[in-house]
Parts: sequence; C-alpha cells; structure tokens
Amino acid sequence: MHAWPASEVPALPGKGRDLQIHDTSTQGKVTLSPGPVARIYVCGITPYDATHMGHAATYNAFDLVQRVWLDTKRQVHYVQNVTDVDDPLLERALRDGHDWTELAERETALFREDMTALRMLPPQHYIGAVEAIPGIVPLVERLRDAGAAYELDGDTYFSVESDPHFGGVSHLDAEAMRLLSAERGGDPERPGKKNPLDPMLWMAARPGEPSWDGASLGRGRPGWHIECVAIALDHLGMGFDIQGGGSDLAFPHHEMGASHAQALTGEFPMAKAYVHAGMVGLNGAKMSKSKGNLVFVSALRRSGVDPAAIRLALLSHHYRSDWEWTDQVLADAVARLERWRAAVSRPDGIAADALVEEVREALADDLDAPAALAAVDRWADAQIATGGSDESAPGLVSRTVDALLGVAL
Ligand code: 5CA
Ligand code: ZN
Repeated sequence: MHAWPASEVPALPGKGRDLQIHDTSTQGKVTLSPGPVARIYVCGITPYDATHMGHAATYNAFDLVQRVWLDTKRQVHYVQNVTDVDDPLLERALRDGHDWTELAERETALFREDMTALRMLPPQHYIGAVEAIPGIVPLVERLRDAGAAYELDGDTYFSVESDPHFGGVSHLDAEAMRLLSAERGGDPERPGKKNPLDPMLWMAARPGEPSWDGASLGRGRPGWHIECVAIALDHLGMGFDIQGGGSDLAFPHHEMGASHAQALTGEFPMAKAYVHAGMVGLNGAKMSKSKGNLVFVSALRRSGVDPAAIRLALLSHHYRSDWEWTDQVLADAVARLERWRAAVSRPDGIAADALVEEVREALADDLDAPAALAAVDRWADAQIATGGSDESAPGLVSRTVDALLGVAL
C-alpha cells in the first residue's frame, strides 16, 4: 500500500538528545540509543470508520518519537500496518450493506488525508493485512511445526505456554488477562483450547466471509496479532527499538505479538520498548468506533478548523495520560496558534537558542509535549510583550516548532 506524502522536516542547529521513554514491559523509563537507523513499528488503524481524536493522539505520540530521532541526525525506519481484514471491519460492512474492501479502501484514504493534514510523518512501509497474508501463512506453519501452535476444529491457535516470557509486556494477572481477552477480540470461553488465553493465528474459512489460500493450514484468514508480527519481522527484524500503540493494545495485542515473535525466533525481546499512549475520551467514555462517541479529524477539518490547531490540541496533553476531548481544548489550541503566529511574525525577536534546547530536553524526556509547549509559550509571551533584537529568532522558533512538534506556523 502507499502511505502519504512527507512534510519537510527542517534541520536545526546542533543535535538533539537520545530519547528516554516509558516502556510498558520494564515498567519504567528506558534510554534508547539506536544505531544510525532507528526502527519503529506502530500499529495502524482498522479502517471501518474515520480517524478520531484518539487515533490522532496516538499517532501524534509516535510522530514525536520520529522527530526526536531525526533531530539526533539518525534515520528512522518506520513501519505501520492497516488491519484491512478483521471481524469489526467485516461486521460493519455487513451492517451497512457495503463491500468490505471498498469500506477499507475509503477509510484508509481518509486516514491518509488526515495524517497529511496533521503533518504526521509517513511510514516507509505501509502494509495491509491482506497483502501480508503470503508472509503470514509460513510463519503460522512454522509455529505449528515447532509445537507452539495447534489446531482446533480447523482453526489454528497459538499456545501462550510456548513463550517463557509470556506476560512480560503487560504484567497482568490471569483474571485481568481473561477479561481483556474476551473484551478485545479473544475467545477465552471457547472449549477445547489448551489455555483460554490462546489467540487465533489462522481462522478457517467461514461461510460468507473472505478467505485466502493458507497452504497446509487450509483456506482462511489471519489472526490479528500474527498480522503485525509478520509485517514487523519482515520489514524491521527482531530487536527493533519501539512497538507503539494506544494503551488498549498492551494486552492482548502486544503481549501476544511479542510471544509469537519470540517463539518463532527464539530471540528476546521483539521490541526494546513497548510504548503506549493514553486513551482519549469524550463525554466520560473512551472514544471508540464501537461506542460511537467520536470527534473526527476530517469533520473538524471540513468545518474549517486549522489542522495545526488540532495538532496543538493533541500536543497539550502528555501522551501517556488519559484525557477528554472538549470544545475548550480546541479553543485553547486555536488561541495558542494565533499567539505563536503573531510572535513569529515580528521582524526581530528574543534570542531563541535556549528555547531550542528546552524543547529538545522536554521531548527527549518521555515526550513531554506540554512542557515543550510551555517553553514556546514563555518565548511567545515575552516576544509579544517586548520583542528583541535577534533577527534570526522568529525563523529559528518557527523551524523548531515545525521540526520537533510538527506544527507549521
Ligand atoms: N488495527 C489495530 C492495531 S494493529 C487497531 O487497534 N486499530 S484501531 O483503529 O482500533 O486503533 C488504531 C490506534 O488508535 C491503536 O493504536 C489504538 O490503540 C489507538 N486508539 C484507539 N482508540 C483510541 C482512543 N480513544 N484514544 C487513544 N488512542 C486510541
Ligand atoms: Zn498491531
């Protein structure tokens, strides 16, 4: 699949610092020091509805990761998937009488537009589940042949007991795992499984559903976790720097994915850090396609909201916190954008070299975007109040805000 166009990232004077980031698996901050090419996998959308503020906030967090790494003069190898075949997509298409491929294509196209408008840097590899199937089948066969997977009435399940590190991403107890598994696509109640938590790797063809040639597995379609593992291993290999997504992916998705990859390769860990963004809510509940309490990026854009203001609204919350989308959040962002634009529009200004370092420091410390915004606010307020004599300052601030925060002033 094609991704979306990249906006230019201005080069800043000097060099940023290495990223320290909270890793769910070690339950603390880790300092990542990738080689010349940093490697990141971010779980993509299931394209059955438009991009909402929760999605946008999560992708914003991982866009900041890229920007911090680029500022350390590294290259970034970024991979993202599109879950373009899965239960929720098929269910929505059936409910609305749409063709599931058309639904997926339409919503993926809209996602690309939203990401472009928000200046999110694109992945180098943007891969759909359907196009990954030829790579998924042999992985499932290998797991089965190694005794890490088994068949149940034609379906193939992964055995969580085959990975000695299972549980090490999310650190949940058995009961919490069982509840979340039932809530998030698993089937802990199905009789005959070795362990109720075992997730499906390959689902045998069901009447009325799309299916693909699965070689010795029979016709069917892939499970959700193996999709991301196949794509990540194919394009990044083991031991990549970050696997990212919202906190609702820690279990079962990232836990199971890590176990699949570790059982397949005998190596540990799949990712050096598992990074999770908080959940954005609306009216007291997590914003979610299934609940329908949504604010769409595309709807705001259509109503004339500047995408830079949407981006500032996302940046005004720490990526790890859960927060609520409100009209006030957006109004504050619109006002901030106006203030910053007025500040960089003065012909001269207050020297900004220290500001560049403050923004760098804030982001390198677990992506503290609110601290970065506060630093720019201080500069902008002083600039509007008094101005200064440094002719290069407004341009430098503008480039800093663009390069590190993805906001075009
Ligand atoms: N296709 C899978 C990942 S492989 C999936 O979870 N798709 S999704 O469309 O449901 O979500 C895409 C991303 O947005 C995931 O990282 C998810 O954790 C994140 N996300 C979903 N809802 C919210 C929310 N309310 N707040 C923050 N992030 C969210
Ligand atoms: Zn995923």
